[in-house]
Amino acid sequence: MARRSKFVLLTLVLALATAGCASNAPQDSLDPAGPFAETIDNLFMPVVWVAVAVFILVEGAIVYFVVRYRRRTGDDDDDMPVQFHGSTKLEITWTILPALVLGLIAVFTIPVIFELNAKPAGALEVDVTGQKFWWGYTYRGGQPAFGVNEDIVTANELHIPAGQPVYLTLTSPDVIHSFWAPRLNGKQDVVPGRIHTWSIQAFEPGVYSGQCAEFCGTSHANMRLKVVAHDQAGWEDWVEQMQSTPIEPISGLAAEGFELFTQKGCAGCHRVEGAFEAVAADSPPAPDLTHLFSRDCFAGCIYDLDDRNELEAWLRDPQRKAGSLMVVGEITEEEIDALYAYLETLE
Ligand code: HEC
Ligand SMILES: [Cu+2]
Repeated sequence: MARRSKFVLLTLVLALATAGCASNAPQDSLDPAGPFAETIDNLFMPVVWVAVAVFILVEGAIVYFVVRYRRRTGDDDDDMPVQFHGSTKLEITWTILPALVLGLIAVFTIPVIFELNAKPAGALEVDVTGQKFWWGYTYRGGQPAFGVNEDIVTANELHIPAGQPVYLTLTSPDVIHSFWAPRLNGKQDVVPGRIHTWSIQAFEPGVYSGQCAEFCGTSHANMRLKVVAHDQAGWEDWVEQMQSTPIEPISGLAAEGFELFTQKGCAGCHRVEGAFEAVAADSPPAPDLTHLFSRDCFAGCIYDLDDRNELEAWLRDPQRKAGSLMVVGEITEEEIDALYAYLETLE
């Protein structure tokens, strides 16, 4: 082998090996963290072993024949091996064998498909909307078992109680998205005009990241999400916080920001409970900001909310997220400070 191709081959192998060894892989679908993901994993692993067996048999036979019947020096060019094109026995064998293997896999797969699509008993229900380019969540009120009495509306971060099933109803107003939190369940496409359902559940409290898995436009790659699973006490605190109404600031910088929220047009797109409830009819769907600062991330979970610079940069230029549907006019640095002071009160 030439030196150059040896080098290329080595680099490829090394790249593959190192990429497969990520120590921090929060979206590892081979590391299930809940019963639905585990159900998939329990099906996936045996199928992998079947595939490995088929691979070894087929590749093994190829390698064997290549070596055993290779052309040797001194072989006579006219000495063709016996041809068996059109052998009925062989044709039937290699049609029936794979069909049997696939049939066997189907026997185990079909019940799992039904199991994953069934509505789990006693589940928390959440409506999920795929938007350009963020996820909106509405927890329907009237779910006293979970303390959810009034509707809770939030975005990007889906909070759930650990150890309990959560039943999602997913829709999209315009383009196709796909909801995917790999450690909690497989992908669920969200097609406009259709109503999809999907379940997730986490064994343990923790943060599980995910993302939109269907190309949906310019910022598709920036449409991430987080599922935050709480223990019982944490869940109750979160619900209580989400069902409170933020207090309107009456003085200082925050009060200025409150005024600017209307003057700068923010209120035309964003809802804040108790303060700005009527968005403009022609506004693009925008995240509910009532409890903005209860979240860790914003704008499709690509920016940290604890980093003040990120949010300020966002207000300065929402197009830093390519294709973002947030449009604002000129804003001065003083106005950004005031707006930030107001937004910070929305906990
Ligand atoms: C034309 C409608 C529109 C206007 C006006 C608007 N926004 Fe937005 N805003 C959006 C949209 C759409 C998003 C979601 C962008 C994304 O994630 O792709 C967003 C996202 C945000 C977010 C992040 C929320 C989250 O949880 O992801 C904040 C904070 C925000 N806007 C604040 C403001 C402020 C403050 C103003 C006024 C200066 C404003 N917006 C004006 C449409 C608007
Ligand atoms: Cu999407």
